Amino acid sequence: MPDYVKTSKALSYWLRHRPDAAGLKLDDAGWAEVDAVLAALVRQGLDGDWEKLVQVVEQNDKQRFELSADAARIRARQGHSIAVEGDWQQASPPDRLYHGTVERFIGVIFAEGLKPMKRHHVHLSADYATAERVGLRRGTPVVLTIEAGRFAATGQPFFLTGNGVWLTSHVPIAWIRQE
Ligand code: HQG
Repeated sequence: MPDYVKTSKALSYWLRHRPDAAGLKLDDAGWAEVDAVLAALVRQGLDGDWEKLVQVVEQNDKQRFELSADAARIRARQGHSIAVEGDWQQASPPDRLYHGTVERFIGVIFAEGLKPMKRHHVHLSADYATAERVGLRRGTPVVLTIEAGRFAATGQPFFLTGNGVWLTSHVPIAWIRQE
């Protein structure tokens, strides 16, 4: 595994799930001090160079991380299992959003709806191809169409992250279609 992937995996684990595992403290919005993160990377035997960290943030395939404007802090954009006060923008979704999953979850999804499982939100995307890639992580992808516009019209909040992922707390079966 290339070093930048190891660094990205370590950052995901620490900044989304277990800051304590690296001796990090996150503030309410999920930010950690960059200096503390660099020191933690060194302790892990990874590159603690600032330039390398910026490369990992900028070149990350899914833009998972962001630096604060003064570059003193870093956080995961989404995907947390620990409590962070997200500052995602509440927004009106397009009529349709997509969710990528696999066949073995379809029965239960059409029985109980989409649930956030271990994350804080259900993750949806505005384009079909992205949802297909998300499903592909687990096997042959099945892409579900979500009637997001109609669901939002019932008062359900939707949020848009800085990297274009749509989040919502759950999706009842009434708003899910399998084409
Ligand atoms: C499924 C990755 C049973 C759901 C990706 C999914 C994405 C249910 C899995 C982002 C269910 C949860 C999110 C229910 C949903 N019963 N299974 N009621 N409701 N599911 O990983 O959407 O690499 O938490 O279909 O690329 O797969 O982390 O969510 O298969 O962008 O940056 O339960 O995470 O990005 O899996 O992926 P996940 P997801 P990162």
